[in-house]
Amino acid sequence: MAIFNSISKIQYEGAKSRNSLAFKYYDADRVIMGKKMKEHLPFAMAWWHNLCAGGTDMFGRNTADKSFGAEVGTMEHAKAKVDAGFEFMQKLGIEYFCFHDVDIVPEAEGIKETNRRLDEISDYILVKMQETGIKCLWGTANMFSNPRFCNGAGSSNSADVFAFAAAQVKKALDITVKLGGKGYVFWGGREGYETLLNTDVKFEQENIARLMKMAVAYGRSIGFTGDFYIEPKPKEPMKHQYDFDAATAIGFLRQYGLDKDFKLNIEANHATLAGHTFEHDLRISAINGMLGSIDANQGDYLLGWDTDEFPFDVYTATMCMYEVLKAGGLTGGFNFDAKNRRPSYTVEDMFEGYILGMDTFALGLIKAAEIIEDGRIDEFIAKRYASYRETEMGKKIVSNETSLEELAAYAEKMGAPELPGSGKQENLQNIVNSILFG
Ligand code: XLS
Ligand code: CA
Ligand code: CA
Repeated sequence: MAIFNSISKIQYEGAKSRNSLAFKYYDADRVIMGKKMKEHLPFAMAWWHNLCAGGTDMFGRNTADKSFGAEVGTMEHAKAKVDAGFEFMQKLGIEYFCFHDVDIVPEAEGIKETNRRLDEISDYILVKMQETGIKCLWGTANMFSNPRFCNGAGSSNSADVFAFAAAQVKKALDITVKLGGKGYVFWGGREGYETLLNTDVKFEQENIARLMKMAVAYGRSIGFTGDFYIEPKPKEPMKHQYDFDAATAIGFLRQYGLDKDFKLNIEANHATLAGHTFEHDLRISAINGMLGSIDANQGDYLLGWDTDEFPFDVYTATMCMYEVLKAGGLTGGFNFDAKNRRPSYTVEDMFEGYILGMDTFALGLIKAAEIIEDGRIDEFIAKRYASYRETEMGKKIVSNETSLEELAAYAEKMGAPELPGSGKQENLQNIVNSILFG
């Protein structure tokens, strides 16, 4: 049964189109730098925002109706969400989805019944996947909403809560593998603390690593060949979150020997909450071989929290796609972990949010490719470090063939170096603007 009857398949109509239910830039088969747009941009629908969240905030209840004709909290509703989700993805040409365990079924009193429901719904999802060719990008377990996780999951002070979290991870991995998911995410929303007065930070971090190691061992034992991901976020809901940013998560993964099985899922809004640009966290991940997947959204610089907006900032999307192209693409994809603003509560708004996000990233891809093909930025960066390639002492430094003593003698002879050369930031920003708007 169709749910979005008023909406037909979203087509590419070009930048001049005034049709709000058409793509202006996302042209799935257009080839950019030798690859189709849809291959550069494996977009995914986030089950939780799109099919579950109705706009509730701290001050008010839902504005959007996400019942899809069924009674909320029942398995009929869970199935209606599957129907709605697949129709939605098909109409937008989105080929992947991401889910938490509790997004796809209502949680029961005990885990045994929740797991039975997960088996039932995943059978239903699997049939839809086979019918449509739509795939699973990643799965995860929600270990932050239920009150039992108020002190974290892997980092909980309670061994029973740890055990329950482990059971959820096990089942979420089963379902992810059953649905052929490419990745499995750990977002440690409550893996952190409020005050050191009640917290053993070292112990908590060791326990998180224990949970992750068990997940890797179990996942590999049931044939999961994809990547595990940590999704860094510095704060919210906790004051201090252990996976603060890409650099912190990479250090953690290396410390506990998890770096071969894990990569990072970088969310734009989380990077900016950590005081970085989105592209900074992408670069840090990429240079460490850990850029896995992206949660494509954006925050609001005037608000200090995680607003999960649909991305519309073309400049940032361009910088993101520049990083992704330079890194040779993603093994994961672009999950729209984004929601409509609360006053945007209609079905059209749901589609227009995704159209906005997909067009923004398509435009970012087009412009990033132009920056790379233009070559001036790359050329400038290469020139900026030329002294390490072109001078004797520079070559010795990078080949590790010198010492402090030799460098000190060299400096003494030199007296003082010239200034290092202009960084030409404004010049480079002009180049980017001329490519974006020229
Ligand atoms: C919340 C996170 C969450 C993860 C998945 O801020 O973005 O939605 O992506 O648990
Ligand atoms: Ca996210
Ligand atoms: Ca977020």
